[in-house]
Amino acid sequence: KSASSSQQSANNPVSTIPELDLSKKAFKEAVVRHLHSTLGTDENKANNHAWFKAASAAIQELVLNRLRKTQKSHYLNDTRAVHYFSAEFLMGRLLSNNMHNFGLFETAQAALQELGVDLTDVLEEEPDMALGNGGLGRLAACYIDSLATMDYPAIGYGIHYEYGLFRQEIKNGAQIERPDNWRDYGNPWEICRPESIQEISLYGYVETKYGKKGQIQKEWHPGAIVKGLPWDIPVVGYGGKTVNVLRLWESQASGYFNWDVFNAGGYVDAERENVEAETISKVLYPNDETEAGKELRLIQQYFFSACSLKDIIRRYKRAHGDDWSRFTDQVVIQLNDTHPAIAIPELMRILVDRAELDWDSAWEICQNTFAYTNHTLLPEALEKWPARMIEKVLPRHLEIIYEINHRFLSEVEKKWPGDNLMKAKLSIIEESNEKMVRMGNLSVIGAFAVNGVAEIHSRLVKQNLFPEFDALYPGKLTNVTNGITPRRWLKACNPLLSDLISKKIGNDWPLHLSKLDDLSTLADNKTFQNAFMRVKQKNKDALAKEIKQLTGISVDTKAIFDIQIKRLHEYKRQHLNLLHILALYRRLLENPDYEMHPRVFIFGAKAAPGYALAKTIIYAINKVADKINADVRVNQKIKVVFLPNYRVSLAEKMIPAADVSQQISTAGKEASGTGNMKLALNGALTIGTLDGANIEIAEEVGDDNIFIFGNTVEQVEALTARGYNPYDYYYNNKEIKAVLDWLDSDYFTPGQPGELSPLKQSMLDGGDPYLVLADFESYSEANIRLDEAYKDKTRWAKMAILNTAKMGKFTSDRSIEDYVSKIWKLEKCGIE
Ligand code: HBZ
Repeated sequence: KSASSSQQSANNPVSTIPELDLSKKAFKEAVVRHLHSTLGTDENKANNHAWFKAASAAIQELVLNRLRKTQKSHYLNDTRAVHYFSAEFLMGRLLSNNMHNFGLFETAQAALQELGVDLTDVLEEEPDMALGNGGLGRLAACYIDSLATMDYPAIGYGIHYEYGLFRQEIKNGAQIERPDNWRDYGNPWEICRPESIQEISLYGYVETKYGKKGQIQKEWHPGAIVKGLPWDIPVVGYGGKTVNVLRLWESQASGYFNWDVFNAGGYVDAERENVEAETISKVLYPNDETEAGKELRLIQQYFFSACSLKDIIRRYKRAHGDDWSRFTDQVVIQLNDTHPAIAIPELMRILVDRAELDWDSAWEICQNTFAYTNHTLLPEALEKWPARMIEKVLPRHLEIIYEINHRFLSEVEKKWPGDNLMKAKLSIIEESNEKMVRMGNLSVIGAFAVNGVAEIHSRLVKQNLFPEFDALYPGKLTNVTNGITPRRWLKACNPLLSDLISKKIGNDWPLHLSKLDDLSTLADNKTFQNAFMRVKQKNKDALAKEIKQLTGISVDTKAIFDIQIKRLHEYKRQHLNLLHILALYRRLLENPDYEMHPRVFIFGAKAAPGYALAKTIIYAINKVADKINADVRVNQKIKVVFLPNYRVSLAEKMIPAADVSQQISTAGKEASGTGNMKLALNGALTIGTLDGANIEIAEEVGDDNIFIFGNTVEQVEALTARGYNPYDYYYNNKEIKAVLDWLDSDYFTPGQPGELSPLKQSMLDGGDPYLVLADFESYSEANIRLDEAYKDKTRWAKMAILNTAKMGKFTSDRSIEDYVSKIWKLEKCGIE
């Protein structure tokens, strides 16, 4: 760490340029200057990594200039700001993005070319900032991009993990996890801010005392103190005007409690405590749905929430002193899921124990500060912490949670007198064998607004998850449909399509994505269709090269590129896709003349390391791929590719090349999805269920331009209610039976029969909890419709164009405007 810390200061020279010079000449000079003075090398010796460092440092000069101006402007205008609390920010790479946002990409490309360097190679040197698992973390990254772009005062708060999401390798078909050393060679973007270190407490006990007026006072005597060191990552808005920050906390030992031990000769014990403190921000938990209940995870959540709150209060006090009356005018905190929900009792503790406000005033402030986004209905993903664990780690917070609950339950009593079942259901405390604290209930009670992330999801949050809260607090539950930044997910990742679009409709679509609708009038235009599909073809050619390089597999670039990219989870049903591939394989073996356009099925997915069945599904995809790709009887028609280590930078290469987007979750399970939006924006056609944002995508593109299949939420509910039996489908559908039985053989795992049997079992004796078999036939038919459509080149081109044209709604700028008008009530604040 110290190595990268010292590198960091050397690589972040303070800009000496008073005004921005965005010329090629200036950029070239800055790069060479950094090559010499920051990196100690020269144009002849520099490798691509050095060029990457120098180019980043050159851009960072511009970034820091704008950052200073933005911060000054926010300070002088004493702006209200949103504070986006998230345990995850999946930022990906920043160099290309920052160049695009400054409008400098082409300039930089030309400048480097004059220096004999290829920008594409330089960009490949940047490690992804993979400080997140999937959709939730990437959503946070898109939102801070939009906030900066639209000149809203905002700060992202999270954890500076030393190791991001694991790197995935595939060995003999199986996933292996390797550590993600993303900062090994330093990070050119981050700025260490030791002047803003915070200290937070853990463990210990609570003393009850009497205050001057005889009132009861609580004092927490902590058992340990940990330092939080902030690292700021500048977030550059499109157009390079506002630059906000993402502030990530790194844990460090405070040394505070170790002195006695140290002086008594306990050097080793003191050092052990250091290691424990520094463990807090060591690694991102790789589980994207299930909650493990690990103490370290709770400490991570408290650590970053408490450091961030202290930081916010410090900034507020600088302007307003001890007057709390304007706090909620200045501060709104958005909780990205319940991971930072412990901030609610923490703010109460600060207000009641420290600022000595009375409970009711404190609670009013608290309830007007927090808003909460729910991202899932899956019961196993709803966070619950054992009360005993909270008591051990945060004894005062548990008391506060009980007090919040006590007062809340008397509200419930007023609304539903004598209804104890209702109290048990709404209580923050679950009175099970082991008492548990329900973080979802705490969040709904402590926040002034609660939102789901797509229309259907928000409706289900109201109807199924929190119906009583909806009755108790009318209007609190609302919807904000997710969005994606078109800067990264079209402009930067798909330059050919971007140029084509700009030529037709002008170049302000990245800021006003609804303008894409102007392309609709060209959907029938032969010339435009040809141009659009030529771009798609070039992107497919490029991905084919990447596939060859990464896996050795050759694919036919005239085939349909059919892509499923997302975390691996049963509810996302990669195994439904796989069963259909097996069915096609069988059809082709039975009938070599089986009519279908050649198709390449491409997957990217990481499985949580402890999720055995998810890993089996990855293994099965790879084993089936091996067999099919080597089988000359079918490999002109189908190929299967699993690209290892799916991540933001790989997504940027895959998405522009997709013909088909697989969005096939069990209806009611995928809260929204955001990959669905990225793929459609880049002209892929969706084959999907009526789930999450697919429904809203279908509304936008129209039923003719999407392939919808499968049971609806209502049908899923009915089917489960009357007792779903997967064996009905197994015995009544020969194809289903045949492909499931195939998994029991050793056909795909020669000499190792049964390796894939757990997959079959999950869909039969396991009860097929995600209704794969129930949706199989409908899925198979939708695939036939899709194949038909692809045969008609003109029809397909028109459909693809309309998908791009109709994605305006899904810009994260629109999501942010929804948050601002419904929840945050911010005003824009540009820089002079
Ligand atoms: O959030 C996802 C939803 O599954 C997806 O439908 C939605 O589009 C997206 C953005 O709203 N949820 C996640 O990505 N969740 C996590 O990554 C996660 C991470 C840690 C946890 C629990 C969930 O402890």
